[in-house]
Amino acid sequence: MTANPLKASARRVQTALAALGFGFEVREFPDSTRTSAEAAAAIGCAVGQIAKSLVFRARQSGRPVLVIASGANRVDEKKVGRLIGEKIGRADADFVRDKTGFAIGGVPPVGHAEPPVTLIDRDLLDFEEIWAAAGTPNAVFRLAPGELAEMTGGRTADVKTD
Ligand code: 5CA
Repeated sequence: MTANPLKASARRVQTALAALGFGFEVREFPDSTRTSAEAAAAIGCAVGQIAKSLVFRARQSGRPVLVIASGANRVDEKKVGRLIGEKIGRADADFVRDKTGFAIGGVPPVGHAEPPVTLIDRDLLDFEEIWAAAGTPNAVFRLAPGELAEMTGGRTADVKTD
């Protein structure tokens, strides 16, 4: 049996993961994994196990800020601002595509065009395994939460709204 070839954007993520020394398998689903809820339904996991990659823009420097949050949580922009020492604002779709190289709905935690400042939601550590987007609105890969910090160099923190 031959596996279906991955779409180009998903293949880029698979290649980026391999270059970082990770053997995770990018998987494409027939159903949408565009949102955390859809991804959880397609995979058959809890929404909290979806590691969503949210991109913000640092107000002063303009640098991209990546918050990898549990799909069950909302990100508190004030907390993130305090953690990185700079206020942030929501990124628009063009900023996301420009800085990450991927479209909203498929933004992966690694393999971005411009390396972002990265924060990881500590609630993700409650799970044995989590799933992250892999370049397209149908592609994800499974990993252990501790591996997120390792692969991104990001700091794990409390980033959610109370
Ligand atoms: N593939 C899924 C599960 S990993 C995924 O990427 N989910 S996500 O939550 O990380 O990506 C969607 C996120 O993009 C939303 O949570 C939202 O924060 C953001 N988003 C959606 N639409 C827009 C938009 N128009 N402008 C900026 N951000 C948006």
